[in-house]
Amino acid sequence: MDYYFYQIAAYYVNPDTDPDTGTMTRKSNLDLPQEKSDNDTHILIVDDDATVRFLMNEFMETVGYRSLMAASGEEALEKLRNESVDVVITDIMMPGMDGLELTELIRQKYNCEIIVMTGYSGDYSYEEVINKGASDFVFKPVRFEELLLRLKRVLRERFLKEKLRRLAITDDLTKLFNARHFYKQLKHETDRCGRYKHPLSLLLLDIDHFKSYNDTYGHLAGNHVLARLGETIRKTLRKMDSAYRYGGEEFTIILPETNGEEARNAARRIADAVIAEKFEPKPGTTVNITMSIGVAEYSAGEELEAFIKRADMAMFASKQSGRNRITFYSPEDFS
Ligand code: GH3
Ligand code: MG
Ligand code: MG
Repeated sequence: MDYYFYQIAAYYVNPDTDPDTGTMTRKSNLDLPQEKSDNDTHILIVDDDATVRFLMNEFMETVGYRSLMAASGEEALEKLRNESVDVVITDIMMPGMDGLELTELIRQKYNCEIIVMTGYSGDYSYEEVINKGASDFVFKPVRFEELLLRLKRVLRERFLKEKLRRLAITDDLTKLFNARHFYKQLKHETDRCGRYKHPLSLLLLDIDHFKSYNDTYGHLAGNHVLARLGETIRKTLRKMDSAYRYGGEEFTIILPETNGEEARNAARRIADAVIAEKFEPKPGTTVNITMSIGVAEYSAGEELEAFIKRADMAMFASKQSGRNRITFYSPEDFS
């Protein structure tokens, strides 16, 4: 325990002081990750030893992270239910739920990283801890300098993982979600809908005469339209809605908790926002873009394909009746 006091005392004198030698370390060693600002990174410290807990907490706050504390695995889970946490640093030997059990439970339920602390004489091996899903492992008594380096590496990897995950579900041109993610989300929403009996609606939008825009002004000008419409759509949506690039110049929007009537209003809002955008594919030429939209409300128990098909047929009807239109099809229209 003396070791902890010694270390934290050194940091209290100056956070840039090496805890072992007392000499000044390079400032960059204590710099926080670029990706998330310091007061945006949340660390949860779990240890039954109050002294360790408070010293670790002080240290985390001193170097700039947001820090939370829990005295047991059970309390840690309670904290995780209510707070968003990036990294949990947990002791392994604790009365009640131990750190390994906690690691396993966190892995099943929460998206956060875990660093496990253990004594040299601990009963657990590195392999055991990592196999349970921990991102890293430190020995007690903890050297703060080492912990900080490990923490930064874990945060960096977390950021890169998240970036890769986002890239895999995002359409590069429009910055909307891609079609693969659409099917996954729609399945998720229809399942939810079945469970909670909440309404759910789907919009399918297709740009009118886009081939002729491309043919007249070129493919790059067409790409510019797609990118800007992606932004326009994103801005028009409510927080719980999600928009996808379904195909080349087709988009879908999932509207949870939304009935057909409200979905038609949402479609109207989007159509108005799209037509208000002025494109200038060449100097002096201003062009407005329109879309044909199909609207469908989910009917309990309906197959995913049938639901999408209904929105697609409604969109097609909008095309057939002259384009720049909104058509709503209820399940009754097909019974
Ligand atoms: P309609 O009103 O019936 O929808 O007519 P349309 O011309 O929009 O429909 P059509 O399906 O005949 O043509 C779609 C066009 O969309 C043709 C294709 O070149 C263009 N397109 C699809 N993906 C992209 C893309 O990524 N970039 C560009 N610039 N154009 C694309
Ligand atoms: Mg099309
Ligand atoms: Mg089209």
